[in-house]
Amino acid sequence: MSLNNPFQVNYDEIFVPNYTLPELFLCLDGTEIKDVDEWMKKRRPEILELFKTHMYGRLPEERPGCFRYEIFDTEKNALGGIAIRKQVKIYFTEKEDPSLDLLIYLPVDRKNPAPIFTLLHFYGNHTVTEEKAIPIRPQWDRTYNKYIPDENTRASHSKTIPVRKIISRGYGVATAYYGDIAPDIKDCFSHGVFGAFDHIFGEKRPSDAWGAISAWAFGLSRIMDYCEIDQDIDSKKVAVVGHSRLGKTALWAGAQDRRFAVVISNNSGCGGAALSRRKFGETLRVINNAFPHWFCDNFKKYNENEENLPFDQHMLISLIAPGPVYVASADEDLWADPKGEFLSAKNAEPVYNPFGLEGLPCDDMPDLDRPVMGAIGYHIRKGGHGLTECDWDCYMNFCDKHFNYKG
Ligand code: GTR
Repeated sequence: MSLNNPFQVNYDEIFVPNYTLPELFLCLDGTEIKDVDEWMKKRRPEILELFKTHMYGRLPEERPGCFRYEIFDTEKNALGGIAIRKQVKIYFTEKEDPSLDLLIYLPVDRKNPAPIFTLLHFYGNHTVTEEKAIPIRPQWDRTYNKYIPDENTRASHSKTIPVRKIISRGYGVATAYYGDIAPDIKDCFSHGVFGAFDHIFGEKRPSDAWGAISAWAFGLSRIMDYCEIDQDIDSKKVAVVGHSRLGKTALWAGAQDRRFAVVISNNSGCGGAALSRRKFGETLRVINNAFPHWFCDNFKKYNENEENLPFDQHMLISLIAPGPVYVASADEDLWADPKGEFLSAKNAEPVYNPFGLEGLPCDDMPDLDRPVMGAIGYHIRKGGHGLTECDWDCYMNFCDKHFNYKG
């Protein structure tokens, strides 16, 4: 096969290899899972372990560090009076560093604790809205690969999190900069939460030590810890969202931490929702070479060797069952393999059915901009890689449905 592009990446269905997905209900010891109880007690923990060992890596211990936080800003009249703003510093240890700044907006106009969307983002909290009270933190910047404090970038990424719209639908938002947890660089392992906890491993990082996606997912769980103590947030209605590499992170966070009531993956692609065995768009070789710090070292064994993975990404989604999960693609985002994302969502369905849930109520990929919503949701939007207002509309509709929420 000769591929006419610089990455030697396939964008043609004709070249997708024949593959067989590992079976959801067949345990490593050959026993077959027959009901929900066996799934939850035996197969689900087994699959979770496989993902830790071979892909995302495991934490140095079950729950490293402590949970400490400080609310450093509360504004009852934010965004022109429609929202309450809070800013909270969440510490990972007894020390000042590392810590993450959580930016929270909640609707003022509500009687009960608010359901919220929580997500990590790429550029610093000051880029989310125009509010001057959001400090520009000394931080690593992904665009320049160094720290550049810059007042000009205030509100520069407000489109990716349409806070006012979310508030008007009755939801809150809690968001943090992913670089506060660990910088997205190849030698991240002496920084952020890695710097704080990797000494627990001893001299050498094991081949299944956590990669950056696991570290960011760990940060999301600490945000969830905070949601559980904030009386203004309905901690039973927290939807975790993520775009692209942070979509991979949202899925991995939701697979491990069942407190997230809804899990949403936006254009997460390879290493997220897309099936690895299709080798369409970004492949394991390409992702492991470009981002060797995202996954554990063991994952590199599967470069050009996808068929020997003991799982595929439909099994990542199956770990979220019976919790609602939404996978979203964009038609021009071939790098992320939209069809592979759909097939992954669809192939997780057999785990939802025994819970009495309908899974993903369509047999084939739906038409453009025609979201399908069961316990599993899916849409393919027109356009390129990105988290857009159309995507957010679908996520809010999905949460309305599952939270039985009238807004
Ligand atoms: C790309 C990477 C993808 C995707 C994306 C992103 O360069 O190949 O896996 O995660 O970055 O995070 O924007």
